[in-house]
Amino acid sequence: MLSDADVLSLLMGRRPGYSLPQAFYTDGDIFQSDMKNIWHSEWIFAAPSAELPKSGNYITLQIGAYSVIIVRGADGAIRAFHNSCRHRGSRICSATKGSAPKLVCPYHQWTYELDGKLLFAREMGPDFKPDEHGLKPVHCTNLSGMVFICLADVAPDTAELQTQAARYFGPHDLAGLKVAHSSTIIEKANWKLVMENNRECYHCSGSHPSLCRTFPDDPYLVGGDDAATSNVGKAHVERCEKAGLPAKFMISPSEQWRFVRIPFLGNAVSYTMDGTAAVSRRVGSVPFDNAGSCLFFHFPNTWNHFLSDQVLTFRMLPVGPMETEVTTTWLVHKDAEEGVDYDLERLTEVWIHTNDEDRRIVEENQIGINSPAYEPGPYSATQESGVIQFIDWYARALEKRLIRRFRVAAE
Ligand code: 3BY
Ligand code: FES
Ligand code: FE
Repeated sequence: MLSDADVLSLLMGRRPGYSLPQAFYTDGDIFQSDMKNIWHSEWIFAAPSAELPKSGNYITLQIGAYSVIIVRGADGAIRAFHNSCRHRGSRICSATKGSAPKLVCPYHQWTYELDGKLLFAREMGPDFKPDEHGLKPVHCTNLSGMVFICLADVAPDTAELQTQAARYFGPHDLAGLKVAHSSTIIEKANWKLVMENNRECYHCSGSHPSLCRTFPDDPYLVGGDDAATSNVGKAHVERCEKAGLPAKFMISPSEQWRFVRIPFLGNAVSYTMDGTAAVSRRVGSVPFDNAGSCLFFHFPNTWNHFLSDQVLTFRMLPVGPMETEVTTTWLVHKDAEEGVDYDLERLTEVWIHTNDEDRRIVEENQIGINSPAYEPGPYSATQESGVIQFIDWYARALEKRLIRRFRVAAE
């Protein structure tokens, strides 16, 4: 059994610029430490708000031992609650999504309002106080159409993130779009391998024939500053900014989140096999088709693509030390009609292929790391700067929380 001190000493012993020691990708105790110090402490992307267009629409998700329900209330607000009944604890909603006028526990039918208030509990006696038995709330914030939750007692501040999300997402009208499709896959790999793989395109030319038709794998397109950005990248940002479309590279001081708008290859405007638009209606107020893709990541669990004709959100959730769930959601203009304005297969095929290719890559990565012969290897500073950045963020976040725990324990 690894203690917090063991995890911290393993973390301090890592070699910066190298992949992590084996235990970080395989060990059950480190997985539990990740759950506690990262997943139950940070803001976690749950769903696009368009998944819950009407009052009573809900989704549930599992983050480690916590089951959470997210529901749109009669007042239109989206709230999150622990999915555990205040009677004897039963899970209230077992489906991953649904719609209900009230939240009714299936065990003894305690009935809750969509805002968590307990409305009805049969024969509980005269002393029973319904208002002391409402559903326990979970921090929930709607980032201009992306719903995040946080399981910590005190959630990290999101003021700057809110401001920037409003700027970058605004022209895409994320909150007003509709879900055209969503897919959930299981990848048999540690969650950090899934994120590491996403943060580089070193693997793209060897693995993503469909994506590479439109997505440029040039690492200099996304430079942190002008000197590190290619002329093509700079020209695209300038053109978009001039048209009022926020595009400049912007990263938070802790490097937990970043926005940047990058161009597609050649004349491509979307992630389709031939590069033409997948949807005939543009989203929001995007001024032209070839706006490229606005990329937004937020550690630990989401990366996203905002295009002129669609928005793609990606949500990753850890299932076990070597198992991760990835949900992709395709959003289009709310009036776009399937079969008329878009063909579902054309809309989704590139990323369905790409996700499956990435699944295979990270599963092979996991199997190789499981070998006693594995030793941490060097990241390419050019090609894998995004991976270094993710791993450094992870190490800082974990270290900060482990040290805080020691302080609290010592007091
Ligand atoms: O989905 C993404 O954002 C990343 C960027 C590079 C590789 N992968 C396609
Ligand atoms: Fe929910 Fe009894 S456990 S009503
Ligand atoms: Fe990939």
